[in-house]
Amino acid sequence: MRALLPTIRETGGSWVGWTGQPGGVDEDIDLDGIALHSLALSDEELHRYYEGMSNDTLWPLYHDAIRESAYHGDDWDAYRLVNQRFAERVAEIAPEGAAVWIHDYHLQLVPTALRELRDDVRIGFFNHIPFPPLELFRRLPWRAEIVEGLLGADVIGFQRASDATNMIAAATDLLEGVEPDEPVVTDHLVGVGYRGHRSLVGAFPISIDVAEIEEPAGGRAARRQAIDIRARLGSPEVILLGVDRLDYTKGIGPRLRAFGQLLDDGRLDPERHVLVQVATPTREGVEHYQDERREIEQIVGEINGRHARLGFPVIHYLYRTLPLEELIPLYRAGDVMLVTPYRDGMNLVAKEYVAANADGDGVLVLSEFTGAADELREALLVNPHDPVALQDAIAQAVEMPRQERGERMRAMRATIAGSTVTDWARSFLAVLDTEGPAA
Ligand code: ADQ
Repeated sequence: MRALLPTIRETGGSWVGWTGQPGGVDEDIDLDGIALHSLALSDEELHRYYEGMSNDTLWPLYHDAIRESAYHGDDWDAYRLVNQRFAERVAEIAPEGAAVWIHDYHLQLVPTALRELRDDVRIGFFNHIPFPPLELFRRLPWRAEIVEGLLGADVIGFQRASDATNMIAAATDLLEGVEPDEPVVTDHLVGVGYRGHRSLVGAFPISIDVAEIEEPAGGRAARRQAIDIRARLGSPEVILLGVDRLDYTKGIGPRLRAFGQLLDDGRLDPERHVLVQVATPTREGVEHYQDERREIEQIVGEINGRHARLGFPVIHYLYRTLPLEELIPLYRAGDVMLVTPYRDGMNLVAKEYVAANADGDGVLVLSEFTGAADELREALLVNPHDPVALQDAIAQAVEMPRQERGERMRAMRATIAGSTVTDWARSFLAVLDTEGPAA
């Protein structure tokens, strides 16, 4: 979200959001010339709306239901109320005819709630995570309310075309009178009519601030730090790297197990190959996340127990968030980047690694179930559900000849150079600009 600040500044916009801390009161703050309108959430709301409905119901369901979702009416009530409060707060502060851009699955009811309060504003919605296929989405007790909430937006954006298709299929199936345009008129947007209003639905794959990574990564300081990191790891030939929020969708466990199996089988050598896994603490109040952390830490312990030498672990595991200045040299030092989620809307780590790869020599192993896999076709694409395929992809990455590494990385660098997060924001807002009541 930090990446959106330049666009907000450029357009003279303001920001409405939760502060990240429970309690307090709604406030208006000036942050470097950007008006921030904070919305306070109580402990109870945090528990039911954020940890409950958003992260224990919608998050797993929207990621292939790889963990059981909890379905609690009280959590849904809190979700509805908090969405209504967001809509009211936006309605209070949005200037006449403003463009309002709503982000993510926590706020899916805001578009229609806002439209009911203010019919003069243009409303955009972007979902950062996947939208599930109808057969999964149907499990949600409040499925019709959610798609109805979304259809209040003038533009509804997703990471992948398949997410947009899933959402349109759900709306058509679950609501009476939803009519997608036939035939489709634009290349990546579909018009969907409902109750006299038309939304444009389509894919807007997000990117990163390429320069923010590429420039420091190409500098001498980052190169020196990368050399230092290798020395501190015992000067291995190959550094394998994982950087993720510690989320069960990210496939950290299967990745570590595949690495362990390669060591067990002698296909990798603990003196020559080490793995660094950085895992950011996240959603620690949700039980699935506590279980996931225990499991990851147990796997790390088991593999190190079998393969570490005194003073030289074979997996270096950090459970913390690193500042960008430390992340960039790590990306530079990593010879093989492992991005193996079971499902991911986009996955920015994959793009950051490519942007940081100033010498063009790293290999990206990438799950085919990420949005990034649609764009980074020269990565080693892998099915993370298949342990043998994961092992083979890691082994192939480790052994890849230099020339092939360079060719693949150059192609991926050309892909990401062509679109930064600012281009992404502009392209969404340009469509929003031409849609809606103020157009
Ligand atoms: P996330 O699920 O958080 O994002 P991702 O896209 O990989 O996943 O973004 C993670 C961000 O956090 C990256 O910028 C990365 O650098 C940073 N990060 C991860 N681990 C870190 C660590 N240990 N220390 C410091 N920084 C760390 C959601 C969706 C994704 C989608 C994004 C953006 O789940 O699919 O790509 O939003 O739309």
